[in-house]
Amino acid sequence: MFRLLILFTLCVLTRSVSLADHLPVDGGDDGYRLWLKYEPVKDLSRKAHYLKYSSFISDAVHSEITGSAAKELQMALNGLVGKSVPVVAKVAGRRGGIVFSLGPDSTLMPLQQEGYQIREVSGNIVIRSATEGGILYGAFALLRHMQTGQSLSGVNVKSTPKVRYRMLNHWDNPDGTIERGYAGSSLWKWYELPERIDPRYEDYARANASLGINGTVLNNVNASARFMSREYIVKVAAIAAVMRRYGIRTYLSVYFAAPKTLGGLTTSDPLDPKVRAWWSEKVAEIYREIPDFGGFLVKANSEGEPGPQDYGRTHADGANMLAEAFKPYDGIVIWRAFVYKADPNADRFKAAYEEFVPLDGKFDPRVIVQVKNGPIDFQPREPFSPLFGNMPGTPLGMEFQITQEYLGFAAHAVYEAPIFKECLDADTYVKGQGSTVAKVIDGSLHGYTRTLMAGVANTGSDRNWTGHPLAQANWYAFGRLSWDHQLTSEQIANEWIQLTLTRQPKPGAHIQALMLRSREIYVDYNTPLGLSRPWMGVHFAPEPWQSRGARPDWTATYYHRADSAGLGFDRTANGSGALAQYRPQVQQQWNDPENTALPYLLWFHHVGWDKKLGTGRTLWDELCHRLYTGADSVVWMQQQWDLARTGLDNRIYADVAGRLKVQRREAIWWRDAWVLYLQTFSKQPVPKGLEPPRQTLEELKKSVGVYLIR
Ligand code: BDP
Repeated sequence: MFRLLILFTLCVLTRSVSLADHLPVDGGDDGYRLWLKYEPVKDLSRKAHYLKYSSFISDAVHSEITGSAAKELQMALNGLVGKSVPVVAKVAGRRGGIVFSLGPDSTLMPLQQEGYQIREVSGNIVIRSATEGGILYGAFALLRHMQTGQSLSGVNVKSTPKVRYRMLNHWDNPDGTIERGYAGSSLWKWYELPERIDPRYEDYARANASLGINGTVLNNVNASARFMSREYIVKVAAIAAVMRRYGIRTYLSVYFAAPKTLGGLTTSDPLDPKVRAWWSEKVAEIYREIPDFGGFLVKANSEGEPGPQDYGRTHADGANMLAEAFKPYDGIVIWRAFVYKADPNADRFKAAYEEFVPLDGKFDPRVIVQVKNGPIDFQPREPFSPLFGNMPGTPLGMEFQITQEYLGFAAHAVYEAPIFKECLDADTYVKGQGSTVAKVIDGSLHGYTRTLMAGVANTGSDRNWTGHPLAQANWYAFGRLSWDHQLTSEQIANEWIQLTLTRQPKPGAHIQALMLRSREIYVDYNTPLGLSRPWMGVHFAPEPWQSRGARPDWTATYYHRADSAGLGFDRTANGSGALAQYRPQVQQQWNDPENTALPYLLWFHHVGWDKKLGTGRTLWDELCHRLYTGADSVVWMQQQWDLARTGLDNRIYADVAGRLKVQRREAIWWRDAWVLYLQTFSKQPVPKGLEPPRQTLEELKKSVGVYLIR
């Protein structure tokens, strides 16, 4: 009941915050156009320069996808230089236009085929690619170039994606709700489909294509079997038709027990011939409606979802059965590794490794195993999953979470590129030094061509798509990194700010500073020094006293392990032994509490309250120090935002300024929750110079309800 109340009130919170977005208070920017704003170029000489290349768009290919590219360029040029530019079939010796040049080349690997080159040739801007999709990506890259004010003379930009399947995972349910969604309801209007096509589907596709995203899983991994019904396949096909025009393939999450619940079979055993035939026929039915269908995403034997283990079979048996059904088509099976059994003595950290490493090399080549970046669950800071360094015989895909489940929903500003980069750049040492996670998932380390990066979407029906205006940057950053994981967080932030918020350098620099520090600030007031805080709840505020749950690992106390001696989860050989799942060089980094980098300390060690850390402070003092610094730094974020005001649209300024106030209030509350609760174990005062919390722990706990009803 209490949980329901919290859920309800949180919905009210996110709805009421976002409702303001829909009111055109001052006719300002409502955020709908994302980073595709195409506002008039103010610099007159730059405008004249762009006009030189705006006489025509030549689309000799004339396909659905290049048609989308031409349409986008027309719309953009109309905005940028105020000209309606004709689309022509042939260049015919003309100059001063944008020319699509398709040069199919079957010797190229699939990835290279999607790449593009933009060059000035004989007075035209030529976008060249081996595929229509590549031309579309090139068109968007050209527009990025222009929107950031760069010159086109002698332009020569070349880019090839590093990962083949770049996709969003929507956790959207058929009833329009979104699991862990904080920006309104689902974009997909299932009731209206297939008859009515919401115009927003196309804008969604444009935004994704502009980043190079080429796949979308429409429904929640906690899947409803309904998506396999004829009724829904036809609805999905209508969305897929829109996505196709933007080079995006549509995928579905499947309910593993669908043969039984939907198909009326007596079993869903993956080795049963009838079950296999059911899936083969189902996949064939889907391809009849959606010829470019992408494949299935499967959550099996995880958090109560059915799976092959229900029949004594393995994850590989389940995945390979589905892969067999995809054999006649160009589709894949994405099998998630987010599993952890209800074993009270186990360390959840170790679970995925224990189930999956023995299956390495046993998956059909059409299967990609999708692994969350960390071993537990999308924490604000988590060590990389040990699976990345231990399954050389299986293509592993990355699952990042864009939606801010553990990052303050739509109320806190947290720029996620540094989270993604931290994991991608981590060294697994699987083939010696330099075996980064990025090289595992882009296939370069083990020689795979089926490679995948997925992001759990943060989009919803809110007018500005993501609730918090700055959360748009996380969608953007994910997309850009899925194309090129070598881009830096700074580059991506800079680009996004220029496209979306302001091209004025000073305000831009303040916003960039705010974004780049936001994640560390959040970690400081939320989970400093390697604390983590999942429990079965709404995952908004840390509530470290949560000790009751259906399973031990569905409580908060399970993770932080506070007691009178100290704090943290010992995962060394003296504790759960999870550290042994990493290569020796990685173990070395984290094995000894003296040498463990402080951000990871409590992930691997139970540390005494009075232990002196590298900073010269004791654990207790350092914790307090970080919690206070984090909460106070939100004030610094507010200042940065205010300093950027002159470069910002009023409406966006006000929206973010308001949300930062909420963030500040909550940061204090979260800080106090940890300090007061942990103090019951440390029995120590808040260090000198820091103002002790104004309320007691009991008062604070009581205020949870009030605090949620805003
Ligand atoms: C957790 C979420 C839960 C998801 C699950 C998953 O709390 O809602 O269903 O992960 O990824 O982060 O399957």
